[in-house]
Amino acid sequence: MEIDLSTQELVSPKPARLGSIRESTVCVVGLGYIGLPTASLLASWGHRVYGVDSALHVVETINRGEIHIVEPDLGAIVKGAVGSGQLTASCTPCEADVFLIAVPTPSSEGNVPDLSAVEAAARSLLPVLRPGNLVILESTSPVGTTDGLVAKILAESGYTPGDDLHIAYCPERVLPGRILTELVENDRIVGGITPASTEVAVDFYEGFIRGEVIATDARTAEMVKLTENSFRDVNIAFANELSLICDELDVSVWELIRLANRHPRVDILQPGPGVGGHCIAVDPWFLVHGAPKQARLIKTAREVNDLKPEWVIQRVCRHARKMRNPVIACLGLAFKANVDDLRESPAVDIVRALVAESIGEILVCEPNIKHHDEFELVSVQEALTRADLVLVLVDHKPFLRIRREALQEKVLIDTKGVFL
Ligand code: SAJ
Repeated sequence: MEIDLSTQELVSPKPARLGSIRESTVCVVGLGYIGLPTASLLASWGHRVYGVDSALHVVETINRGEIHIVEPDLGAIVKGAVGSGQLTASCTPCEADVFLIAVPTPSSEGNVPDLSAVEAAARSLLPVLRPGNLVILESTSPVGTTDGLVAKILAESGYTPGDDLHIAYCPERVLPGRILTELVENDRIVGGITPASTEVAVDFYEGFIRGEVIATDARTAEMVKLTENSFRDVNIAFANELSLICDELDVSVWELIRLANRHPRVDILQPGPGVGGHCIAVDPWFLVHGAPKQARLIKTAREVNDLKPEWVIQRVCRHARKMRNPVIACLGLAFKANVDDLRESPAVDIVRALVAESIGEILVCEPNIKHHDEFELVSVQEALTRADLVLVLVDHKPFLRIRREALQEKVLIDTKGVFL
């Protein structure tokens, strides 16, 4: 990890009301993949940090100096922050100078944004707010949430948003697996509900990140986040659609993309079994929901990516039905390469569907986890020795080391282009 917290310098003057940024107390609401790394980083940097989470087991784990999520280097930084007394966790917020909301914003039935956690977090601040407080929303949110929901709720405190209270939106942009590095190194977009709120929030972030902090308004900042993830989703959908076209026209999609990418202005992403994780497969719906008539391409891209797992399932079934009692080895369950995160993973959906189809014996290999409640896991070696059909679902490092000879005389369905 490249973070040298001890040598970091403050880069701008402090807002009068907050006092020294180094001395300000921070209350982080939501101690998940974004909140906990941010809270522990701020604590290591010298802030007194109060972490808040509604789940008691999360609070208890953190107060023991341990972590409930998997992320490189996070365990050490949390242990240090709790050990030094700079970070403590509880189930309810307390008074602080800065409040940072980092709670989940999933999609509910019909791909409608579910903002109940943001609403509850904002409400939980009402008893502890003081004039001069800075409240920042980091959760990925539909355009208008900071002003239309958060500021509205905080106004119930009797303090005036934008005057007594500074309120801003600043999207998180970190990549799982690189969170601590990217929290410090990435540029940040900060948009307040008023220019004064923006200024105070920019100053706060400039106190602990190395990337550039760029000021805008709250609506634009909200849309920047949705745009980034929609951009990636649309580009993956293009690659996934190419994989279907190539299958129809008998062309290797991997060679096609490699060659097309030799053009100086073409940079196609990689197809796969579908798009997983909590972000790329969810956030574009927030734009579609906000402007349904206009967001046609973004909606279609979502549909293209969502249909890819079904296409993979049909392909496997077609081959398996031609075989007698086939053994099918599924390589990978995680939502992407070299992580142990199985949440919203297309690979899990595919394996589950194949089991339900009863087309043969299904072997599951996921080297990044030891145990799975639903599927018995086998080693790479066992999967390859026993399989008649090998289905590659994730391009984990151990799979890249498999020799081609080990696949001879087996049917190979390689959704990630590992064996080109
Ligand atoms: N995927 C492909 N083909 C590709 C790239 C990715 O099929 O060429 C798939 C992956 O296998 C995975 C899904 O897309 O199933 C998403 O993976 P990812 O690595 O693209 O993104 P996430 O979900 O891990 O993180 C994204 C990042 N956003 C962008 O790169 C624009 C990250 O910076 C955000 O902070 C994060 O979403 C978030 O929290 O919103």
